[in-house]
This record gives sequence, structure tokens and C-alpha cells, in this order.
Amino acid sequence: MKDYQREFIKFCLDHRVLIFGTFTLKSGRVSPYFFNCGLFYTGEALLSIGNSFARAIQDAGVDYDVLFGPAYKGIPLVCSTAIGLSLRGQQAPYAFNRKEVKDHAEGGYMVGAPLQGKVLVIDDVVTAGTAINEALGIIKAQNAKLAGVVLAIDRQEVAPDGSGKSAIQAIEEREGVPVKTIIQLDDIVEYLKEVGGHEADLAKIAAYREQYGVKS
Ligand code: OMP
Repeated sequence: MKDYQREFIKFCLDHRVLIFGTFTLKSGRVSPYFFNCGLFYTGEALLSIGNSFARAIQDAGVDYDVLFGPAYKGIPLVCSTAIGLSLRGQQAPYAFNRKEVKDHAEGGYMVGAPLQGKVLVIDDVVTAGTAINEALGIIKAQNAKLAGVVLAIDRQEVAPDGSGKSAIQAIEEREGVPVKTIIQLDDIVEYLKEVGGHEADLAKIAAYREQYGVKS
């Protein structure tokens, strides 16, 4: 694990973005932990996640023309990422969608830079893959080319298609592009073991992974 990933996990725990308990997910899976990117709601938090996304993008070395943040949670993430990249001397135009089409003034459902060329998607979490697949549909509808996807966290869970592949792997194979993340569940587990005091949470995460985790 790199220093920025360790710092990112610490930041998420300190700000309760990463919490432990019993959570019913969008997919219906009942998870012992939840990662809530909606809680990056201060300037400091946005700078932290923007810097982390910028580092993950630079580590991934993916070539792109424009960033795209799917509504709603992807919007502050893509803005923060553009700032994080700018602080590293990389100017990245960004766009996001509206969930409701605007029928007056400039109209339409896209906001920001034209969605043209190679598009890099910035989003929060992939569990079963439903939310990200909707976002990929928007890019296809705009006739743009997908360059890749960068997420905050890979929960390392199986796709719901019964293939045994991870939801992320399924997207990579189907779309032929890289899907990268700032951290994955393995990093969280490693961090919790390092800091100690999370034995009960770790046991619940291990049991959950038996059911839904990707087998390595
Ligand atoms: P899938 O559509 O099943 O991939 O779920 C991903 C979406 O679920 C994300 O875009 C989030 O809105 C939400 N989610 C989280 O925000 N954090 C989590 O830890 C887990 C989920 C989830 O419901 O799976």
C-alpha cells in the first residue's frame, strides 16, 4: 500500500466516510461496512479526495481527453479530481450529467466540457456494477469513447452474473478498458490490522467476503 492510500483510509475513518455496522446495499447484499462518499462535504475533504483521485489517475497512466462524473455522487468527485490534477500541473476538462433533462436556456442533460474523445469516468463505488453500467451508457449515447474508469474503492465483490469474476473485472473485459481505484478492500483490511482494535469488524468482513468476495 502506498502512503497516499494509507492516508486516504485514515481520512475516511476519521470523517466516518468508512463506517462499520449493518448496511443493505443497492444490490440487496447486507454488508458489515459502508463507504459513503457523500460525506466528503467540506473543502478539506474534497481536496483530500481530489488529490487521491489525481494520484490514482497518474499511477494508472491512462490516456484521456475529458473526465466524466455521473450524477449525483460523481459530480463533486469529478470537480475535486480536476482540481487535484491541476495542482499537479495537469489540466483536465470535465463534464457531468443531469438526471432530469433541462428544457430551457442551454437545455439538454450534459454540463461542462463537451463529452468528446477519450472519456475517463470518475465515480465512488462499484459493488455489483449496476450504477457504473448506467454511466457507461451515457458515454455511448454521446458517441464518445471510454478511456477507463477510476473509482474511490473496489469492494472486491463478485459480479451478479454468476461468472465468479469481480464486477470490476467484468467491466474491464466487456469494455476493454482499465478500471482503477484509489483503494480496495484488501487495503482497508491491511490498514485495520495495522492499527488494531477492529477484530470484530474484520471477522464480519471476512464472513461477508466468504459469501460475496472475489476468490483470489
Ligand atoms: P452497484 O450499482 O451495485 O455497483 O452499487 C454501487 C453504488 O452503491 C454506488 O454508486 C453507491 O451509490 C452505493 N454504495 C456506496 O455508496 N457505498 C458502498 O459501500 C456500497 C454501495 C452499494 O450500495 O453497493
